[in-house]
Amino acid sequence: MPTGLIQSVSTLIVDMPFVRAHKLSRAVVTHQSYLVVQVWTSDGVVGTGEAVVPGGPWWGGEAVESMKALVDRYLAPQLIGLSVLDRNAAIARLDRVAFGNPVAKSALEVALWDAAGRLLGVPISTLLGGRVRDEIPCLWALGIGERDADVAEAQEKLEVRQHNMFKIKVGFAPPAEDFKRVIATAEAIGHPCSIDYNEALDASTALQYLPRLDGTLVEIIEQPVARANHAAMAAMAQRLDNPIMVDEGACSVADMGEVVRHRAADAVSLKLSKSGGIAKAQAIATLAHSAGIALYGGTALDSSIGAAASLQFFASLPALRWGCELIGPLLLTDYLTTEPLVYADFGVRVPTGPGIGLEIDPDKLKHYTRKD
Ligand code: MUC
Ligand code: MG
Repeated sequence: MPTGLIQSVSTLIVDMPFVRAHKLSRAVVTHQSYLVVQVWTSDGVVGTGEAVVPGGPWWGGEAVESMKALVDRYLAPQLIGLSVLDRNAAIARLDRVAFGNPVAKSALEVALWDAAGRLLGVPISTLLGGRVRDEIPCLWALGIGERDADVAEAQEKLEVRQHNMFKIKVGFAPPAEDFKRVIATAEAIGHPCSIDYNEALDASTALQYLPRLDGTLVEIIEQPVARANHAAMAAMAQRLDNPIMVDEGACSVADMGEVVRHRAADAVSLKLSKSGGIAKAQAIATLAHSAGIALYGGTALDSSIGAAASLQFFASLPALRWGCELIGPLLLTDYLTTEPLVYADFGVRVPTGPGIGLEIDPDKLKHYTRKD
């Protein structure tokens, strides 16, 4: 039996351009940065994970530069000498040495799962009890922010049979203007769309506008108000037929507990990064699912590394009512893996290799590494 003792941990900041600017409520993403973390073991096996916050620290407070310092100085030394198979002990050590910082911890945690899978010759989904699906419907996020351009992009995606579900990013214009735009965009596309406000509305504005979505092609409403405002989320979940999805408001098991207690959502967007990795995301999913809250495969605009890891996790979940939105690899101009993820027939395939399922491309990593 291999031991998988961790001998060293390396970190790199990678910057990669997007094919087009992606507009979120408080950020315009033209380049995405990743902290790529690798654990190197006594058996020669290397495990890789990435830390990503969409468009910078506005989303969750962590930034690639701060995460690199935290991992190098405080988190990585905790893992030296532990086996990659001792993930529970590793997580306990990380949580003891640093409060919070789930995104930084997620990179290390996923790297441990990846290394464990490679050591045992199985994909992470096998370590999670096996996959219940081999491909997952994949939504496309429309983030140009102008009706005609967003509609044209949706039509291209439909024509090449890559995506037939769309999420319209919203929250950067005055509410009345935003609101008109999303209804017109969904109607011109002719398919049900979701919208993601990224916390942009206050409760009274949300309650003024969102009930008017009834009967339109706008269905799921993601995180319209501030993450801590469970009462407003609950009021909307009760009053509106549209499913209310929590994202920023469910970063931890404790957050999810509050959402359940307040009945503050119909669905939850699961992400490895905001939750501190696979084990904690799984605990959030179990709590949500057992409370009747639908599971959704979210993204933090992960690269092909994070998207492959997420697919391993999403493939193991009991139900994924609306599929996933792992579109980071398509928004980026390049892959960090030797093979791309396969997007076809309106879904994305779960890769089958060991660990995250794909191999890391060291030349690509080197090429995109930030040179200070
Ligand atoms: C978010 O909040 O969901 C993921 C997809 C996208 O368009 O934005 C991100 C972040
Ligand atoms: Mg969101």
